[in-house]
Amino acid sequence: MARTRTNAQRSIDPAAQQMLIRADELSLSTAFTRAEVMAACPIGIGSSAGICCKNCFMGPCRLTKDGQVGVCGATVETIAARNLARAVAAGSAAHSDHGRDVAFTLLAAAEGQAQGYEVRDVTKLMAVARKFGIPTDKRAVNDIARDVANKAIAQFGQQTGELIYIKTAPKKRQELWKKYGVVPRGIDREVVDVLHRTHMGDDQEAEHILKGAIRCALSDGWGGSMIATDLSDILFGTPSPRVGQVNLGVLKDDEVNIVLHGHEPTLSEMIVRAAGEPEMIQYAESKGAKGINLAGICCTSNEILLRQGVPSAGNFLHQELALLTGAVEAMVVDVQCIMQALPNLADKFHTKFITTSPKVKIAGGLHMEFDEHRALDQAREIVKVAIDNYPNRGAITIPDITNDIIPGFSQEYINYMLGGTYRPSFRPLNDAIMSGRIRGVAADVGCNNPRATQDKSHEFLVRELLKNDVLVVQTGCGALAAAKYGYSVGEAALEFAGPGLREVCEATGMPPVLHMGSCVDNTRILTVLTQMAAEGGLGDDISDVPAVGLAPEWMSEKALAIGVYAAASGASVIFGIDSPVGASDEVVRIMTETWEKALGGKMEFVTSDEEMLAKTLAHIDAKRASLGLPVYDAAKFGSSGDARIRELFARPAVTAEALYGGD
Ligand code: NFS
Repeated sequence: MARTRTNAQRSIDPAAQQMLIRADELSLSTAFTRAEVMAACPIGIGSSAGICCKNCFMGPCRLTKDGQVGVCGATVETIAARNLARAVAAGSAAHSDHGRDVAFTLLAAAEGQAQGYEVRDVTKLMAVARKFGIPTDKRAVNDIARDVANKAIAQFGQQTGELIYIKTAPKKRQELWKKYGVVPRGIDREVVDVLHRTHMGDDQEAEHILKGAIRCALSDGWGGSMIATDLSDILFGTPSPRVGQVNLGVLKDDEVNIVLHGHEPTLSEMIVRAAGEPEMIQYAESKGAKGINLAGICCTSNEILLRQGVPSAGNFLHQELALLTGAVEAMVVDVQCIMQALPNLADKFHTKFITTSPKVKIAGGLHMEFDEHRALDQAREIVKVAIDNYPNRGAITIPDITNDIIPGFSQEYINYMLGGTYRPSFRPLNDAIMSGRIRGVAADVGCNNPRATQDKSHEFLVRELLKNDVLVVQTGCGALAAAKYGYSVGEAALEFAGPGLREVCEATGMPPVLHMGSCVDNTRILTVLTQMAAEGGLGDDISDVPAVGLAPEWMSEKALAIGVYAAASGASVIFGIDSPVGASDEVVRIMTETWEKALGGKMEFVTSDEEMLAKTLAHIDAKRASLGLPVYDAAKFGSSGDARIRELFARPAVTAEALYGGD
């Protein structure tokens, strides 16, 4: 196998590096090594090598020279816009379908048909019912839940009008969307619309094609994904902070390890419950194990980490590494981001690889199809398969590396955290930004990509942003990345934050990096930005707030959908790796200049970490300037007593006397 990178160039994570040595010892391939052997097709990467259209069978057409067109006459502009739009449609479909499945589970729960599920967060149910215009007065919880679920389900098939959540966006934003003609009518309709308009012989004007992509992405961000977030909160509880752990060291050498991988919280929540049942634990003990240990990967991990405190074995590129430990009795997957290499790799160990979604079967996996009507029984069966497999365990190698994380910063919690129970408010956050204590906000989200060094860009950006007094909010694999390097706990403020941000963190006790959930929970960031705009002092639209969205290690179509809806919502969005539209200067111009003029947000692809950072800070400072806020000046802050606290804590023992004086 041609090795072109050292393990340190493959991942900055020491746990990953250990497992990559193990993979070499066992002569097993991983995405890290396959990315080196598999030279990426140069067509469609960046600006230099042209672009390819596969939308009909007169081609595929490779356009590599200036002025070249496809067999049908399609230009580079049309092809670049069409390819991006199709990726956005696929990403929106995946995220939104997740929302649909949660809605059907809520419906079944409300009708008493979903074993193990019930409405856990009545307050959230009431809030969503109000948003949906569903009466709540003197009605039974399950009646309201049924109406909410049905209304959510109807959003997918709606043909005309606009999605319900659109009216929760800032007024100005709604106007801009109307004016630009991108208000989503129904979730499924917008996905179909993009697939139709990008079929051979349809829409052939780049900006118009991209309008379709925007409308589709908005149907995800202010539709399907928002339904996923809200209805998951109703069913499983709205997150609030708790302590968790991240990295491969969460696997146990003397317990049955079950790794839950994918995206949906539905089955995994039941597995958490089944694995905690005394009979199950006794059964595990009867097989020689000390207990049952659950761990997550990818966004299923985020879902059960922030609600149940189930530790995370890591982010996207850890899925194979977890199997390489030899300590996983079962890996249970649902949907999305599941590498096809997994069942083969599981075969090299005793690990059972179990697929559960009616949508996802993988050759070589054991398929135990999920049915929400008997989910708890199914979860018990799955846990039993894992326990029965424990005696088959061979040699194991678990890196002794974990880090603490405080996940669970939902918009509701941030509101409460800053304002208190009786006056929940974003006022303190807005004030901190207005004074310059917090320079601005950056969302660092999205995937890992084996073409780059795992976690390197996430870690760099989070570290540098904190140093520059930028509050970081996170979701998805980016959130798990930062946690691995110690950024997602309260103490991180003392060590990594600039003087102003540190003062705010000290006052509230919050970490300088807020873990807000899984990728569908990027909608929480939309809600927070909307509330910040509504609070006053930071303009009256999302595009006024000094905020930037970053996906430095993106790889999935879902990430593109998120990027497009964030830009269309008014955010400045920066993606790393490379550009899927770089072949067309015109498409690049539309996604930056045209979108910025029409919608106040833009989406760009930048390959260097330093440039991403510089652009982020420049954007934040420019927004501060247009709001008339004071120029960011770190020297103004940091003298509010925190230096003394640090000094005192550095001593062997802190006494009241030392802190408050002798009298
Ligand atoms: Ni988002 Fe989450 Fe991770 Fe990327 Fe995949 S798990 S939905 S797509 S890789 S962040």
